[in-house]
Amino acid sequence: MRKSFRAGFSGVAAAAAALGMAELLAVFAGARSAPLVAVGGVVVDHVPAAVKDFGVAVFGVHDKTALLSGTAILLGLYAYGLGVLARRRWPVAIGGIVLFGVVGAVAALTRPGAGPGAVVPSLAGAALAVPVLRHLLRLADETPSGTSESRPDSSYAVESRRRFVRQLGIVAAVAAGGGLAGRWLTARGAATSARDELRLPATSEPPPVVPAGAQVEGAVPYVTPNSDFYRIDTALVSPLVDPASWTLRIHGMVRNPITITWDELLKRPMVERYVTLACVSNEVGGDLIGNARWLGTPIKALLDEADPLPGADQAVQRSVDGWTCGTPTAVLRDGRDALLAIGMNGEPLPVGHGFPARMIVPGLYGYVSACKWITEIELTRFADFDAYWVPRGWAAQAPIKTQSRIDTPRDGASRKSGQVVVAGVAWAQHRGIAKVEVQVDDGPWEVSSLAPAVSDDTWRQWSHSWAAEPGEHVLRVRATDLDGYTQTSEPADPAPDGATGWHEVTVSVG
Ligand SMILES: Nc1nc2c(c(=O)[nH]1)N[C@H]1C(S)=C(S)[C@@H](COP(=O)(O)O)O[C@H]1N2
Ligand SMILES: [Mo]
Repeated sequence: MRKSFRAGFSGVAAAAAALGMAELLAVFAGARSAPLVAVGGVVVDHVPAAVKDFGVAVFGVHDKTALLSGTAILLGLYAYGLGVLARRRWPVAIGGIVLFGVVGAVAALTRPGAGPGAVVPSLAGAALAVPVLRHLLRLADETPSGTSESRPDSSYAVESRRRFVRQLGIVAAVAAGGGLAGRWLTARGAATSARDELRLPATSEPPPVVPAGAQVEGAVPYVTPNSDFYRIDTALVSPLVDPASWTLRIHGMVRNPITITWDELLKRPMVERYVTLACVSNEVGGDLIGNARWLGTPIKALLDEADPLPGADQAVQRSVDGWTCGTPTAVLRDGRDALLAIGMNGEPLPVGHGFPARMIVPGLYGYVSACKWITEIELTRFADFDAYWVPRGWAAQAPIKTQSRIDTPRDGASRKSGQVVVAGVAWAQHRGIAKVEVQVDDGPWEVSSLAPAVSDDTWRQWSHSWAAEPGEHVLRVRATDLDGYTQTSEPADPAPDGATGWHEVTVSVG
């Protein structure tokens, strides 16, 4: 390795250390005060519209990433040059580092909402770059060069070269670690503060009303509070999406690809609907199901604007973390309340439930319809693309199966003899529940009383008064939907398309 080479890389490593430090400090000083983001922001605000359109056309939704990477590459070249210069003219290098700090600090000051603290990340980063560069240059200089300048093969040369490379690696790794940690913390801050500040848009119609009597004693709450709503996803940590940079792109087999921003989404017509969401992994009697009031814009209108081509039978929804689910295009356009949702029970979507936007499709299991952190809908064919769970053994199409559950008494509970309340929920989303029956031991099926529900897209509660006699008893439940289908007694596992069988509990009556 030539000496100027090493000096150049020392410059790059020092710049990386500066950026890593700045990203960490930006967690406190504000996301827009990190030098790359600040300088990138100034560029975005000042480039001519034509250049911006070119960037969007070439890089699509990744135009911001492209801009940041471009800025980072330019900075890398600058740092390399400074490193090389610094070997012979240290004061020039200092000047170059100061220039870096000042440009970053000034850019940060011009950002919306910036206070005096916005200069800290760039200046502190620059201050750190000085000793880091000095240290690496000294090491580089002590290292004999691999060219004719000295004996390249001496063990001293090999050892000191290794030491230099090791230290370079350590600086780069610490810088990258600090930078990524800073980025992650800042993103969390941006997403949570945007969520806190978000005021949900109004709907054009009055909100749906939960009829009196929808709630039955002994059953779970008819509306599931957000804090109790089951959560299922493949994300190790929930993606943190700042609505300011969120977009939804509808593309693929469409005549008119569209991309909407968060502000555009908020201006679209909004409706509120109660929809009961269920997970295909829910066992018979399980609790991976919940009912919430979702605020969102009907996806049908957006799809109509995009104008899917004939044959595009699958709408693939894609999350910011790459997860996908495939929904029949026809289902999204058949007039049911399929929503691009932003609100849950009167609040912005909780981060774990898809903030800022997700899909909710009445009648389909979540894994084929309810993409959280959604950013893309690609129209394609079922024959051409398998969404996330399909190669893992789950069905490509999965309407929710008619099911029912006993919430009280719990399995293994005891009761005094006499009149005992048996109650629970039943669901057949988008078809509706017609009848729920209860069986004690192997006696006759008795029709329970059905509570009213908001719509056929939600679960329905039921209640039955049982004249309990002393002894051990098995209680069973089964539902019949409005298509006339009665739940099969045949037990089936959740895979590949939803469990079947009757829920039963054993109760001892004394
Ligand atoms: N991005 C993303 N969206 C997702 C999933 C996921 O893993 N990633 N899981 C799906 C599954 S399997 C279900 S059942 C529902 C659950 O939604 P919830 O966590 O809000 O209850 O989200 C769906 N949306
Ligand atoms: Mo699921």
